[in-house]
Amino acid sequence: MGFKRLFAFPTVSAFASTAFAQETAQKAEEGVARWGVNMTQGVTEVSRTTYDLHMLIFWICVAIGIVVFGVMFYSMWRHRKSRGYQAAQFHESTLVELAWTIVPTLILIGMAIPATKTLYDIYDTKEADLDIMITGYQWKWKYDYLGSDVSFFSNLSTPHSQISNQQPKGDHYLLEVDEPLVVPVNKKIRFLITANDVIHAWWVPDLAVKKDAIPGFVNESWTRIDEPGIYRGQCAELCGKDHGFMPIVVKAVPEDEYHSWLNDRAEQAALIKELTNKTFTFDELYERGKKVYASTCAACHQPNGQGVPGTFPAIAGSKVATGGMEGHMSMVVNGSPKNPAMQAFGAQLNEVDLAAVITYQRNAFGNNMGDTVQPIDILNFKNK
Ligand code: HEC
Ligand SMILES: [Cu+2]
Repeated sequence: MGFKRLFAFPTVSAFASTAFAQETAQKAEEGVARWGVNMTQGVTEVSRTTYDLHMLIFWICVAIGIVVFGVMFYSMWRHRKSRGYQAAQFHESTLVELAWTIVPTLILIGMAIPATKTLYDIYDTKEADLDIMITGYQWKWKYDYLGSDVSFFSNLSTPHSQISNQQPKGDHYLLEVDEPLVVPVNKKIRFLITANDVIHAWWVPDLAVKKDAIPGFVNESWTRIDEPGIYRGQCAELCGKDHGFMPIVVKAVPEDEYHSWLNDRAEQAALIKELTNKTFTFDELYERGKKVYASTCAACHQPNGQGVPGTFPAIAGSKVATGGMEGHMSMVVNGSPKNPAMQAFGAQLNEVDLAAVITYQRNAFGNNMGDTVQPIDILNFKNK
């Protein structure tokens, strides 16, 4: 789309990756308050077109505002009562009525043409090189690379100590994840966006992609990123208690790097399948389970296993975690029959991670059960 970059405003966005924004962010660190007034220009053709459209409409509105308010204030001042002015009478003036119908119509058409072109671009998901399924969960994102075995969850990685102010906040506070969405540059990527529990929205300002993730629906969007880089976003739909804790990180890399990453991930997936048949030691399970617990369970059951009284039960001394193995497996694999907040993790975690986190819960926080459960037991339990 050809219309020019119109009187670009300086862009100050928490997410923008331009040199200007970085400089501004630096100033913010030096103590100048960070303030954002405009959209980011982003890093894709669509994001720049959207930005241009936004600026075009903005300046049209500014011009209309100046003319309308200018005439209004001038008339009020010039024809004020103290100067003895009588109101002019021009009822049923065909000329005036034609003018105030035709001029706004032309303005609206002038706005509708570029807006329609832009919308057409945004919705044109045809002929993608790559399809990625994005699923919103409370409170994380799942990415499936369609046509491959690669599929993973992307969890917030900001340490709890920063959130609770026990440590200074990092540079990407609440905008960092354990596993970013890795995509190749200069390829058309189609996103198929849905949700597993409640409505979420996948929003990455630099890509100008913001799409609702609705259970039972699959929405489409797309992007083609020009430059390698890391682009950050957030869930943009109030989706519950940890809505602000499910960020999005997109890592755009050159194509060959993308392919070697995808191969690595496919090998990892194959390895997990193999590991399911392995017998792990107590320590192996405990250490792995500790990590799984921190990334997947601690948001509700708390890092110290004490839960949130009245809302999320404690794991320390829990009847389930210190009771029979069958009941514990059922709670974690199938979720709670009473409370949907305790989800069925059987579909979200692999057998190795499930065995690890269950072993961990039975032996952490003073639970000391001394027993383990193996991945193969989980698999058998699932298949029962
Ligand atoms: C979104 C919040 C949430 C997350 C995340 C969560 N749980 Fe739960 N969990 C709950 C709730 C709520 C209950 C209470 C369920 C009930 O009353 O039946 C519960 C109960 C449990 C119990 C039984 C405790 C008891 O004594 O009643 C176990 C064991 C458990 N969860 C394990 C896990 C594991 C393992 C993970 C991580 C893989 C996890 N939970 C993640 C919310 C959560
Ligand atoms: Cu959400």
